[in-house]
Amino acid sequence: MSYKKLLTIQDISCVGQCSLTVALPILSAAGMETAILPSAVLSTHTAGFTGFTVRDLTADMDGIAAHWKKENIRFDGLYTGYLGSAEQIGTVKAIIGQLLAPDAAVIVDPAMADNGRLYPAFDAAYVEEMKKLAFCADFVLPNITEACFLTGMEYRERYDEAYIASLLDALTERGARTIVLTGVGYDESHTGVVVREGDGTRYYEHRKIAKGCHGTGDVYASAFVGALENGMSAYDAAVLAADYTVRCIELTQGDESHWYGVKFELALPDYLRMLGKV
Ligand code: PXL
Repeated sequence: MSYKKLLTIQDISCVGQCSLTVALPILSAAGMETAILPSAVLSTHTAGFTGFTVRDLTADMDGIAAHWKKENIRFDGLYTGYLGSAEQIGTVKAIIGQLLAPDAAVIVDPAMADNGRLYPAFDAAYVEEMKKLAFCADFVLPNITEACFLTGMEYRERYDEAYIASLLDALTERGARTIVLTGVGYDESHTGVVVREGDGTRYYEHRKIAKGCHGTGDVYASAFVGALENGMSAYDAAVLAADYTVRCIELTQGDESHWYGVKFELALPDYLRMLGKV
C-alpha cells in the first residue's frame, strides 16, 4: 500500500492556530506522513496581535534541502502557505525542481492578503515572486484579495458572477491550472468556493457564519490538501474542506476570548467522518 509523504512549507506561528500548527494535525488526521520546512518562526500570527517576533529561516533552507537530496528523500506532494520573504520563494521553487517525485502535486496557497489588503509583512516584491510560484503550481487556492494581487485586477467587496468569471479568466491566462477561489459569496448570508478545472467551473455555496475568523484559510487549505491526497477530485475536496471549515467556525463562535483562530481540533472527528475514515 502506498503511504504518501507530503512536504508542507509555511511558518510556525507559535501561538495563533494557523499555518503549521494547523496543517500538521489536519494532514496527519488525513493519514499522510507530513514533513515540514518552516519558513519562519513567529511568536504569534500577524493578524490582530501586536509586537510579535519574527525569525525568517531562508538562510537555513538550502542546507536542509541539500541534506534531503543527499539522503535521496523525495516527496509525493508539496503544499506551500505563508512564506518568509520574497527571496525565500526562489528557494521554494528550487525545491520543487529537486525534491519531488515525478507525479507529485504542487498545491500553493498564496497566503499573503485578505479583505483587500496585503498582510503586514508583505510588499509588491513578495507579490511578484508569489506570482511565479502560484502560476507553476498544479492547484492554487487564492481568496479574492489574493487573486486580485496575482492578476492586477481591481478588488471589489461587492461583485457579481461576471466579475468572478473574469478573475478566474485572468488567473488562467497567467498560467494557473486548477483554481480553488475561496470566500466567494453573492449575498450577505452566503459564502462559498469556485473550482475551475480544465474547461469546467463549479460553485459550492454554503451558509456564511457572520463572524470572520483568523486562520480559516489555513484550516481550509490543509483540509483540501488532505482530501485531495486521499484521492478526491478537486471539487469534492473543495466542498469537504468548506464543510469542515464551517464546522470549525460553529464550534468557535460565541467564545469572544477565542478571537485569534478556530477550534479546529474539536472538529477533527468530523473531518475523519467526511473522509470516510471512521
Ligand atoms: O493564516 C495566514 C497566516 C499565516 N501565518 C502568519 C500570518 C497569517 C495571517 O495573517 O500572520 C504569520
